[in-house]
Amino acid sequence: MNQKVVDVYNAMVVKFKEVIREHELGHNDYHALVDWMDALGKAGEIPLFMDVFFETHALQEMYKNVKGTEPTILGPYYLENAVEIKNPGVLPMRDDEQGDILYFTGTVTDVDGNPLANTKVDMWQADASGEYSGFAEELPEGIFRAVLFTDENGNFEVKTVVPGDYSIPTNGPTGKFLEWIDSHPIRPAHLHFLFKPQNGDKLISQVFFEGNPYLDNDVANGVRGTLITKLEKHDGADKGLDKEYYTAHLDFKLR
Ligand code: MBD
Ligand code: FE
Repeated sequence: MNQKVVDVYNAMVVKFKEVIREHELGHNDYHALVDWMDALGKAGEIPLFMDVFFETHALQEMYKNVKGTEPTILGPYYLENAVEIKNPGVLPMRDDEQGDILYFTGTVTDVDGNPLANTKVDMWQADASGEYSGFAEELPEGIFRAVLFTDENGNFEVKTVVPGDYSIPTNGPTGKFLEWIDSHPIRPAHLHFLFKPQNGDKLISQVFFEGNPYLDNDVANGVRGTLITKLEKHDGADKGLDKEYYTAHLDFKLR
C-alpha cells in the first residue's frame, strides 16, 4: 500500500472517531453500521460505493488546472481484454438488440489540435435498458465492449445503440444507502472511454447527451460540461434503414 493512501485512510479513521463523538453514536447504532458495511463487502459493492461517492473528487484533485478534455470516472464496470474491432466498427451486440441505433464518431488530438493517429480507444457502455455486460446476468458476455484504433487523422467511428440511463441496484447496500439519504440511484446515459495514445497520457472519460434530465444530478457526480454532446436524429432513408438512427460526435484532446 502506498504511504499517501495509508495517510488518507488514517485521516478518515481519525475523522470517524470525531463523528462518533459528535453524533453520540450508541452501541446499537454502531452495530447497524458494522452490519451495513459487512453487507456492502459481501455484495461486492465496495468498488461501486467508492466510485459513486468518491472517484470524481479524486479525479478533480488530480486534474486541477490542466488543459485538454476533462477526465471523469472509470467506474466499477470496466473490463480488460475487450475484443478488437475495425475502425469504423460495430460494438458487439445481440442480433435483435433493442434501442436506437447510434453512430458515434470521435476525433482524438493533442491539446494543440494535432491528430493522434493509432490511439487505442477502449470503450464500454450499458445497453438500452441500462445494464452492463459482465455484471448483469441477462447480457451475453462482452457485449457493448470493444477496443479500436484511431485512423491517420485521429478519427474513429462506432455503430452502437443509445445507452439507457443507469440505475445503481436499488436492493443492495449502496441502493439502500441512497434511499436513506433521499437520493435517486440514477446516472445519466453515458459512453465510457479509455484512450491510450502512442505517446502521452491516457485519458479516462465519458460522453453524455444534451437534454438528459439527470445531467445536473448524476448520483456519481461524473458529468463535466465539455463531455456533453448532442444526439442528432436522422430518418434512416440515407442509410437504407427502415427506422431512424442517431449520430453524435465529440472531439477529445489528450495531454
Ligand atoms: C456506472 O455506470 C458508472 O459509470 C459509475 C461511475 C458508477 C456506477 C455505475
Ligand atoms: Fe457507467
